[in-house]
Amino acid sequence: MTERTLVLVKPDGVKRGLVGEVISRIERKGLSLAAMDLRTVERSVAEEHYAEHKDKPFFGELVDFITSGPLVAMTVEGPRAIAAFRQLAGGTDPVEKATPGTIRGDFALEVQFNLVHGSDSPESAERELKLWFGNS
Ligand code: IDP
Repeated sequence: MTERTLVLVKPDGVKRGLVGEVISRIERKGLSLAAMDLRTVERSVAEEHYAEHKDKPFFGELVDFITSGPLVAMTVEGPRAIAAFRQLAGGTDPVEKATPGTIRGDFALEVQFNLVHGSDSPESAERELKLWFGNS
């Protein structure tokens, strides 16, 4: 069953020149891009995107970071695209959870600067794709 998921290369990934690396891994896995856009987001979009974390102590820092510079937003599609991209990304903590061979495991050190976002469920993907790309 083909799914769509929202992938972000966050501002740290863009600054470090890792956009091509992330796209390459997505494509080599067999997933494909259905939409892609370089943009700097408003705080309101970032706050809505991360609404589930609004009561966490790091929420302000997270919104500051995600709005700090351009990011790349993509609609990625393919069979089990949601889980497949989460596998490519690796766990949230790039040292404790992400294993070598994953994007975070290979290129990141700190949880705040873990390079990529991928929707974590079909419900999140639908909500996030609507927020970032309208009705794609
Ligand atoms: P995920 O991105 O792997 O789905 P979530 O738990 O949804 O992880 O957290 C969203 C984002 O919030 C993470 O990717 C990370 O950038 C940031 N984050 C998570 N925990 C912390 C923390 O303890 N301090 C700072 N930022 C955090």
